Amino acid sequence: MKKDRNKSKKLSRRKFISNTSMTTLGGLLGLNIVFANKLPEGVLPIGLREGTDTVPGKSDKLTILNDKPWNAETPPHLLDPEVTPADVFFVRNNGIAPRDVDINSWTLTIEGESAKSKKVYSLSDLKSKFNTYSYNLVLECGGNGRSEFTPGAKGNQWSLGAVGCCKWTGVRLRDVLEDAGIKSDAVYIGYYGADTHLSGDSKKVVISRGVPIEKALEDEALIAWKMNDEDIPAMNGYPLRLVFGGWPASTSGKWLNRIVIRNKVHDGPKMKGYSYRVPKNPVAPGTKVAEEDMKIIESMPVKSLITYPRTGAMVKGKKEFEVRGHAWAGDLEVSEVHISIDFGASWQKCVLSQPVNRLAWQQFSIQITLPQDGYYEIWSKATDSKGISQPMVVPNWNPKGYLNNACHRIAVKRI
Ligand SMILES: Nc1nc2c(c(=O)[nH]1)N[C@H]1C(S)=C(S)[C@@H](COP(=O)(O)O)O[C@H]1N2
Ligand SMILES: [Mo]
Repeated sequence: MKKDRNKSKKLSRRKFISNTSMTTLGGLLGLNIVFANKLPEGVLPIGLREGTDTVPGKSDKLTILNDKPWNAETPPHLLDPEVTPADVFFVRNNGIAPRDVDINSWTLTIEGESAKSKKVYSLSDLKSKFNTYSYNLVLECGGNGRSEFTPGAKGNQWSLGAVGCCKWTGVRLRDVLEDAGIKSDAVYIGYYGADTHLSGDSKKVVISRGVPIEKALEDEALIAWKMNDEDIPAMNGYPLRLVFGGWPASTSGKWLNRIVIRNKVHDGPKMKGYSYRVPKNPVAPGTKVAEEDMKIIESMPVKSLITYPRTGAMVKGKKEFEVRGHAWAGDLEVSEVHISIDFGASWQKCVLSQPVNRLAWQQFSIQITLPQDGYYEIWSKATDSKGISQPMVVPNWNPKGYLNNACHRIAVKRI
């Protein structure tokens, strides 16, 4: 239904444009189209196609997948810096972000059947009562790479850019949970946020996921209010969010206002059924899998991304040039990254940096030359500390298209 609605919106926009004079179009662009009378009929200025929609508060260079709710990913070359700039960090909203956030009245409640007490904290309570920590943490949507699965899965057709690694600052979730008191039967935490359901029904929860108590208690699990030393952008969870590096980013609750400590696996919306779950055992593409044969995604698989050069780059002659990017491996470290310029027939080992902290992505680089003029692909393949490597082709098909960690491929032409 939603798709159709979007389609009809686009169609009507196109029709509107065809019925509008070029002078008016120039008005939309904010510029006079000098040779408007030479533009063949039916051809639209590309200036109107691109950059007309921008996610509020974000760069217009993001690739928009949906505007209700906002979902946008980062083109890989914009992920080149070691710390992802906040304005290009991807946006994955399941509902409508809260508006007019009042930070003075914002509270975070800790409760639940395995909490010893119910506690309510203002933002200034959090900032003054607990120590503050900063970590660079990789957040990747569980559905990143979904667009490559066949048969395809419904949902946002993420390609490569639903991932980023920012510097997050806040308090340790552990310190806050311990302040409320954790009963010995605690096994899970769940989050709630202030976004509203697409239906507009204020009683409906958009998404409420969580993590096992062990993940919640680790040093790097943060309740954050800063991203790259600034307020978190509105679409990424301002004024407060959870950040769990290395796990599906769906566990990192945005616009955070409540955490429950559970004595069972949290059962909020998008914890059950097929959401953020994959078959316990690999299945053939297209297989119908029973719900009880699905398991919750935990640590994300090893993966790499070439951020320089950008795909489609042209290289002059035998000149040496740098190939570089990032690699990450969920809860694990990356131990090696290799690249191939011959479709995986042979591999060259890259220089690989140590992570600045646990759960941060690592930088790889290598100087290469291409043997003769023509078309090449550069493939990157990371290996984690347990010796598991990225597959060269799309791995383990699953009903909702999660966890595609195939090698990254870029096209390069030597001229
Ligand atoms: N409250 C709330 N938290 C949320 C979501 C949401 O829709 N609402 N989306 C989740 C999903 S599926 C992902 S991948 C990440 C995306 O974080 P980002 O938008 O900052 O990139 O937020 C998670 N936290
Ligand atoms: Mo996600």
